Amino acid sequence: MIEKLNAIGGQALNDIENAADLDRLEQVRISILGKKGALSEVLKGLGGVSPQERPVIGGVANDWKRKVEDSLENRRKSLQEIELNRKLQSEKIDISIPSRMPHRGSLHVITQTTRRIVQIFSKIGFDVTTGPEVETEYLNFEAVNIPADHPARDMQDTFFLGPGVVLRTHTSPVQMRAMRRQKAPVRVLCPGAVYRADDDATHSPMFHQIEGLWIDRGVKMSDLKGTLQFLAAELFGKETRIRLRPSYFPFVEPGAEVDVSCFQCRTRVSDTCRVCKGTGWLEILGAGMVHPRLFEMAGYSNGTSGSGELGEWEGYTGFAFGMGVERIAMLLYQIPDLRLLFQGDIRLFSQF
Ligand code: FA5
Repeated sequence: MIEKLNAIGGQALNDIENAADLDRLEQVRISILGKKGALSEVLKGLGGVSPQERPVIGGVANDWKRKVEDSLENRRKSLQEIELNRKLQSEKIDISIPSRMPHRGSLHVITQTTRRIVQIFSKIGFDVTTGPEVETEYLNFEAVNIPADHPARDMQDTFFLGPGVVLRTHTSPVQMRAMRRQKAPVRVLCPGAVYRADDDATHSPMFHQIEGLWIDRGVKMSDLKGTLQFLAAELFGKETRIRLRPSYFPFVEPGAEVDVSCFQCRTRVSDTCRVCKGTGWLEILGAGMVHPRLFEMAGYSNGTSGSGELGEWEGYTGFAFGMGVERIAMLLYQIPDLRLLFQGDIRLFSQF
């Protein structure tokens, strides 16, 4: 029996030494010291041994048990150390390697342009107000004096969402909302998305406008001119001039289209100027004096008609203007095709 114990013990020490990892070591431990392990099996047989031999064999068995346990413990420690070193080696971080720069996003050119224009007008006391993109046909058209037979109300220009409901085709309904909500004086800027059934290099089905409205006692056409001259100088440079050409918009009278002098060739008219194509001027917006009909539609009384909830409009006048943000952004950043703005190509946007 002692020989058997010596053989088991010797083999055990050998197996422990050769265990390549902690899992294997645990298997070896179970095979020797486990309930059904080799050493335990021998000890179970002690019952059949004579009382004189029993303490001797018991002593040898206990010696082996201790040796095996010590050896297991030593091997476990060294395997743990090997494992730790392997892990440290594989997870080594070289902190001297330059890091990969994260891609920096930027605001969309339209957002940047809108914010720039809002900032310019905030310097002269304009507040920002917004209105819904899904608008009533009434506020989009009737209330701003666009009659039922006006071409703009054609299905080909306007997206109708249902009877009497449209995607607003311009930001002018927001000026009407502002006039209805707030008694004069009113000085607001209304930026937002608008929709028209248009699609080419300079027209998009969804685009952005900024509407401006100033109503107060004695507001004159010269105030409109001064305000737009301020905008042009802030946006395109101090030397920029503006010119007003008579035009027609149903919600203003008189109405004008407003051009700025070409910031590229400074109206030194040359056929080679790519920006103004040799004309020296760039059209940027529509504007005019608020039509008297809009005061009535908003709820002012003119003495003979109108509900008059907002009081007499006698003495009050105002101007309004509306510009296309894409057009201004294209001019500012010399973007040749409006559709580029909506294709989401970050090579374009990362330039701004
Ligand atoms: C209007 O929409 C008027 N509501 C502006 C106005 C307000 C005039 C107040 C007077 C007083 P118009 O349809 O011209 O006007 O559009 C204004 C600008 O929007 C244009 O100058 C142009 O820059 C831009 N625009 C018009 N259609 C498109 C389109 N499909 N895509 C991109 N920009 C467009």
